Amino acid sequence: EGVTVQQYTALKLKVKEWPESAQKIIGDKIPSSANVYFVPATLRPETMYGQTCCYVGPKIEYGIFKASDTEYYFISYRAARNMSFQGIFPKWGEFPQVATLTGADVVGTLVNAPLSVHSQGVRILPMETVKATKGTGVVTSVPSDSPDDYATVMDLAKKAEYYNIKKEWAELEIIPIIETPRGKGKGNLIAKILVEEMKINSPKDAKQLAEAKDLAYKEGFYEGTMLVGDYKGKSVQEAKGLVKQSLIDSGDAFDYAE
Ligand code: A2H
Repeated sequence: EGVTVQQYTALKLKVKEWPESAQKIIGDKIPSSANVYFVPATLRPETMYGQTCCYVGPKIEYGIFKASDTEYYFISYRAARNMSFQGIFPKWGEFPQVATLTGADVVGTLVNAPLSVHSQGVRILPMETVKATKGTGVVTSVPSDSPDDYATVMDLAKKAEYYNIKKEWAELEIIPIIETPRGKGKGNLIAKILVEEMKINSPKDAKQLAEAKDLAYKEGFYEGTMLVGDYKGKSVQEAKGLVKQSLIDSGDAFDYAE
C-alpha cells in the first residue's frame, strides 16, 4: 500500500425494480418506504451522461447497508466499513447490514442512473473483471469513454444467453459525451475507436485494455470538450468538478476516498 489516496465520486443509482432472485433474499428486511441505491465509485463524474448499465462482479459478495431510515446502499462490506469512517453512516464506525447477496443475485435489477440520457433506467449486469477490493465493487458503465466498459457491453450482447441476460439490456444506445482529437470526425466514441484500432476482442485482454484506458483517460482529461449537459462546450478539466458538485448538491452523489 502506497500513501496515495484515491478520491472517488460515489454515485447513487436508485433501484426501481428487483429481479425475483434478489426479492427473495431481501424479503421484508427493508421497509417499502425506503430506497436502495447501487453505489458505483467513479473517477469520471463528467461522463455520467453516457451511462448505459452498471456492473457487479457475479461471484462477489455484497451487502445492503442502512444509511438512514430512507436510504440503503448496495456495496461491498469493505466499502461500507471504509464509509463508516468517512461520515457516510450516522454512527462512526457502524454500518448496519440488513442483507447479503452475490452479484449474480442482482443481475437484471433496473436502476435510475443520475444524469444518464437513458432516463427510463439502466440494468445491473455482470462484469467478470470487477475487483472486489477496489472502490465499492460496483462500476457504472460508460462505454463511450471507458474501453473496459465498451469491451464488456460488446461481450455481454454477443453472449447474452451464456450470461443469462436479455440482449437488449446490453444494447442501450452509446452516445458521444466528450470530443477529443482522436474522436473528432469519427463519432467521438473514444473507447470504441481504441478497442477497434487495437483489435481488443475480449474484456479479458488486460494488457491492451490498460493501454487503451490510459490513452482514453489522458486524451479525455487534457484535450476533451463536453458535448452534452449543462457544461456543454467547456473543457473536461473545468467540467469534471462542476458536474461532481452538481451531483452532490442534488443528493445524487457523495465523496468517497480510499
Ligand atoms: B471509471 P482506479 Cl468513463 N473494479 O468510471 C474494476 N474497476 C473499477 C472498480 C472495481 N472494483 N471500481 C471502479 N472501477 C473503475 C467511469 C470511467 C472510469 C470512465 C473511464 C475510465 C474510468 C465509468 N466506468 O476508469 O484503479 C471505474 O471506472 C479508468 C481509470 O481507482 C473508476 O472510474 O484508478 C475507475 O475504475 C477507478 O480506477
